Amino acid sequence: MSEIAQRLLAGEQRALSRLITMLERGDPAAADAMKVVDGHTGRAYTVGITGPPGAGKSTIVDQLTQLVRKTGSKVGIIAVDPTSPFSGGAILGDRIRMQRHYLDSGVFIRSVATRGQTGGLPRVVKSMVRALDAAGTDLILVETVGVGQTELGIISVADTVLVALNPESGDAIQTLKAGVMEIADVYLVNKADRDGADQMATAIIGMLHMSTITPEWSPPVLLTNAQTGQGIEELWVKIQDHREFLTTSGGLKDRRETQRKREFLEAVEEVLSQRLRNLVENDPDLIATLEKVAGKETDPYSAALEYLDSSRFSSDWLNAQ
Ligand SMILES: Nc1nc2c(ncn2[C@@H]2O[C@H](COP(=O)(O)OP(=O)(O)OP(=O)(O)O)[C@@H](O)[C@H]2O)c(=O)[nH]1
Ligand SMILES: [Mg+2]
Repeated sequence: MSEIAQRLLAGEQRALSRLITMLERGDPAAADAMKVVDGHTGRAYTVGITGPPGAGKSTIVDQLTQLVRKTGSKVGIIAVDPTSPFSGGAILGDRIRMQRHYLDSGVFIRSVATRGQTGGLPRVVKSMVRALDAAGTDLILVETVGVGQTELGIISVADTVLVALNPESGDAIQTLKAGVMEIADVYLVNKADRDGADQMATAIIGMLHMSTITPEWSPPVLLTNAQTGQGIEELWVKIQDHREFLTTSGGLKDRRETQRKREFLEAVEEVLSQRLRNLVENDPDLIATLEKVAGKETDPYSAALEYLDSSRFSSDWLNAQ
């Protein structure tokens, strides 16, 4: 059995850091460890927080951590950062904002850069959440910045999704239209000290009423001031209410099962497209077909079907490394 997994399950903090670093680096030994770790997950509760840049997400995470630590619960924080590897500014910002927790052994903090990767949440985040869970973390907070798919990707890992906006995010209505309304469990209008916070809350409530979705859970809209901590206790109460709702309705089990199924399908897709890329590089027939498509000798769609149906594209190809 994987030694690192054993040490992690025994509660060794260093093993957790080590495994997370291995995951980040794509170390093959991490995959072995995850096979073991997976069977020891399900106890932690994961809260995702997303919203436009600068809404105050990290400050809220910091305040929530402060509050939850008073109960003795262990907290894990993963900040997903959309910056390229060339600019680590926002990561540094998060580090500074959360630094009061750095010396607390009950708080584990990591930033993950998406490195310009498009599409949902980086896969490694899901593995990190599992590692934290198996290591005995009670609450896992995942912060993603509201940029397209990464933002919606939070649903693939969180039990409760918080959407943070502020009076300055004038494009809030647009943000909400971009699929966010379907994933938000709790809305926060942060920077309640600024003008326009009440109006924004009212606008969100209005949109919620107009939406055709009639869920059994109506997402509350809270006003917070993350700098002073105002509204954070209420936020924590709402998170617990949502957890209670999901647990009693069976929604939590469904949500987590859906996440796992989706993750499996995404992994299949990922491996297949990797193999396909290798194929494109190596198969002379495929290269010839590409040239024909490029030269308009055949249309792309029929050429694709023909190629996939050809005997050459047998399951052997799919199995090729
Ligand atoms: N006035 C006011 N400022 C706030 C409040 N919450 C956060 N801020 C400030 O807003 C700025 C951005 O806060 P962050 O917590 O870094 O916001 P974020 O959403 O994590 O930002 P990114 O991760 O860069 O998208 C910081 O300067 C905070 O101090 C608030 O409630 N009121
Ligand atoms: Mg942040």
